[in-house]
Amino acid sequence: MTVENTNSMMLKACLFDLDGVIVDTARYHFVAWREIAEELGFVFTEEDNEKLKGVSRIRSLEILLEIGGISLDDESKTLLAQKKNSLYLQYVLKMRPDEVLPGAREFLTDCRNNNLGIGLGSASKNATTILNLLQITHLFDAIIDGNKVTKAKPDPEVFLTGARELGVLPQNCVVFEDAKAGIEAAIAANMFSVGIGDPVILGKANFVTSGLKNLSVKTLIAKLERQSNRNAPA
Ligand code: B16
Ligand code: MG
Repeated sequence: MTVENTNSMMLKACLFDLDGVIVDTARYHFVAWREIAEELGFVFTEEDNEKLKGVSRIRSLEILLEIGGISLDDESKTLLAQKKNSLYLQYVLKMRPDEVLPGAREFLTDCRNNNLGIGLGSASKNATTILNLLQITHLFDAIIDGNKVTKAKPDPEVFLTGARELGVLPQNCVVFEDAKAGIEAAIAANMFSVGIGDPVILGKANFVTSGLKNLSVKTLIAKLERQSNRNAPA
């Protein structure tokens, strides 16, 4: 079964970003990067950390170094990125299933009950470890993470690969994202998008909500339908 909402869209699959949509790992990334900054001799703030959301590990390090005004060779960068990941994993490996963000497990189950394809589209190379610790791996039909793709969001590669693995067309997919670059990636992939977070930052999404707890497949379809009707020619 597929879920049809309007003549213009037949929903067949949902693609989920991980950090900020399914789980809040940003705080663990923050404390790990803060330790690296301390070691390099500068202060890294929570506001600085906002710039790293949805960004790959190595690009995150480059942004951190720009903030600290530090320039390093590639070998040192690789070693520091490895060190940050070891620090990050110390927190991640303690994660428990109740750290799934409110409503995420229920929404994934609702997608399953409606026979929608379910994919993960994350920049993280630790995605499978995190899904296993949260005990939600079985809810995904396809897992596309930082180990599988080479181009970072806003490039659409991660979501296009997800649609291909799920066997659906991009125009039949909805992406759930908390980062501006992720919404841009969804648009570049010709997919619908739901922003999770700040409407000012995620304004390009089809609609924005504070979290998956506010959504069911039924309300998602209704919202997309209302939007399609608004956009229809008079
Ligand atoms: P890792 P997402 C992203 O996850 C994080 O938002 C970002 O802060 C992190 O640098 C990136 O994953 C890479 O993570 O170091 O675990 O490979 O939002 O794309 O799910
Ligand atoms: Mg994210």
